[in-house]
Amino acid sequence: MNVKNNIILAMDLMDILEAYKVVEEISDYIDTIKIGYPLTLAEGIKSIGIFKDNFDFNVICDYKVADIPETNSKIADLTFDAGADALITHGFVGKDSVNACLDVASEYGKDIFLLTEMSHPGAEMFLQEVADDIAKMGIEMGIKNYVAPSTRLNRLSEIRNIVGKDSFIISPGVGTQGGNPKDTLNYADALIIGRSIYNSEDPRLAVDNILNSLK
Ligand code: OMP
Repeated sequence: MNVKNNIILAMDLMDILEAYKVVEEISDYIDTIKIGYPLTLAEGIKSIGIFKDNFDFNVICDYKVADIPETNSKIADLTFDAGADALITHGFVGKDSVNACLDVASEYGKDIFLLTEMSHPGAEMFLQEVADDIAKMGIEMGIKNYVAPSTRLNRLSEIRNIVGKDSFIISPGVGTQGGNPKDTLNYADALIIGRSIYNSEDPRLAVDNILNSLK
């Protein structure tokens, strides 16, 4: 996936009109948006189509899919049928569950992103221990796209080592959670950024500042 300016907007506002307004202001800076449960549960799965039809964005659906294979297939089918370009899938549930998402994605000619270690402090409790194995499983399964944290650069770098330079890593935790954009791009291909942009009084200036900090 090509991501303009290496920035993916995490749109977690829960009102589609507010979300639309923010996106409109920065639509020449970005071409990829990530939506998750906040916007989808508030406004419906039609939110995907709104960003595809009006802005022609890549839409990554962050549903952190983590169920048995049969249920994962249903979630993936509904998501891709609604127009998503990619779906974020948890890895800790194991190969069969991830495979279910991968199979549906390939039927649609679309992608999944495999979530390895998460960015929040609680990820150190359970997930960190298995994150390298999740990344290794992804490589064995032929998965090309990964999510790994900008809040722990040593872990991001380790996950990059495991998945190799040809994999595509997107990294959340930049800005509000403490991650630094420039340092993160030493290991990741694109940054996932939410609140530092959409909660800013001037989202355009916020993106400008981030872009300047990358120079
Ligand atoms: P901000 O912290 O507001 O920039 O948003 C980060 C976005 O990335 C939110 O949509 C989170 O749900 C998401 N995210 C994480 O913050 N940490 C992770 O480990 C994984 C994700 C994700 O899968 O996108």
